[in-house]
Amino acid sequence: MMTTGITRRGLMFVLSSPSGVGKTTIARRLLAADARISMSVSVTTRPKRPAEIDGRDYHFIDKAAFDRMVTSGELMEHAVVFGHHYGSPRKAIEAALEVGRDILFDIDWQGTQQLAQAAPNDLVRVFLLPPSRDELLARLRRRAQDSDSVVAARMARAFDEASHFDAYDYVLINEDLDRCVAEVTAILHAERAKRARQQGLADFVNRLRGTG
Ligand SMILES: Nc1nc2c(ncn2[C@@H]2O[C@H](COP(=O)(O)OP(=O)(O)OP(=O)(O)O)[C@@H](O)[C@H]2O)c(=O)[nH]1
Ligand SMILES: [Mg+2]
Repeated sequence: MMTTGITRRGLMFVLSSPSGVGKTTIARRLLAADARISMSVSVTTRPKRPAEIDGRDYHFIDKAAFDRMVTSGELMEHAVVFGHHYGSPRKAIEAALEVGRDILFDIDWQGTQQLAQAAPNDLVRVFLLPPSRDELLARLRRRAQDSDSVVAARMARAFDEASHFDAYDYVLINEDLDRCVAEVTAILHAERAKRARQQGLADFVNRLRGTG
């Protein structure tokens, strides 16, 4: 295969949504289907759930370790969600972007806002909404794996979260999972093709024209 000499810096692809809309499921599908994007594994002080694996789903750490990471600037963003601390480790993100790998973030609107301050040119923000109020209530009840009081708190917050749609570049309604995954994938592909992200285009075109 001919080499074009065109290179691209990785992009930061954020998925946010009210609780229960399905962003974790969509994130997993995207990762499984595309070898060029990997997950930013967050640190959190939330207790591990039985189905979760330390280092894959999150790095589970205590509050003291979290505070040390904040103080030493090791987190690109951090926030409190449902009373627990969450943050995105900076080192893994920067290493990936430099070699042209894309990074997927399953983070909330507060973290997204901080990434927009820190790295606006690398950021692509996608917000997911449920098809209706009833559908979101049903999904939240179905997946109630936490205690009743936690589920109740999440429901109350889920509807407030929707108001943050206006700080995102793309907004999708997750009515049909397959279609939503296809739409998210289309956004990722379109963003990769943006001229401003690609280096070496002018040289490549000059060679095409026989003038390089
Ligand atoms: N700002 C920020 N938010 C995060 C980070 N990691 C996870 N979150 C968000 O924290 C919220 C709670 O995540 P979890 O504790 O995994 O719970 P969950 O059941 O997946 O909750 P939902 O995805 O909201 O339904 C979600 O909205 C995540 O997107 C992070 O590093 N930074
Ligand atoms: Mg989730």
